Amino acid sequence: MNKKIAIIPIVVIIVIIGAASQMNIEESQTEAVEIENVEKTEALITIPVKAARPACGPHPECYIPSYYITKLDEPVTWKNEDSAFHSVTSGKYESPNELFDSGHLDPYEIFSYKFEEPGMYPYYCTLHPWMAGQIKVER
Ligand SMILES: [Cu+2]
Repeated sequence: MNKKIAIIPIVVIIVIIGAASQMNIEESQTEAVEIENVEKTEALITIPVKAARPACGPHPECYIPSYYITKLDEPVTWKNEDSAFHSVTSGKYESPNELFDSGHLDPYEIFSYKFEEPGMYPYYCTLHPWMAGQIKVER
């Protein structure tokens, strides 16, 4: 009798430990999935707050980062985090080209473009001549 009474609590403890460790595994799997989703939707290049001011207000760059290296067939994504309109337009302010143009991006709007040839691609904002960036596309 005494042996049976002693065994039952041990079995109960083992079952509880087993259930707790399974819960931990499930929690960590859920976290990993959430992190992947964030990375997929996150913009690679941001237009910072107050980019509409000359020299982009407090920021050293008007597109962060203003120089970005990507690979062929990997889309580049920009996000306007400012409260003003901006654009992501290929070429330079004095000499635009027709490769891509986001049009006026609303606050928090995203624009993506997939480059199909390796090379250097300057771009700028049609509304603010001081805003300029460059994409290097590698194979
Ligand atoms: Cu702008």
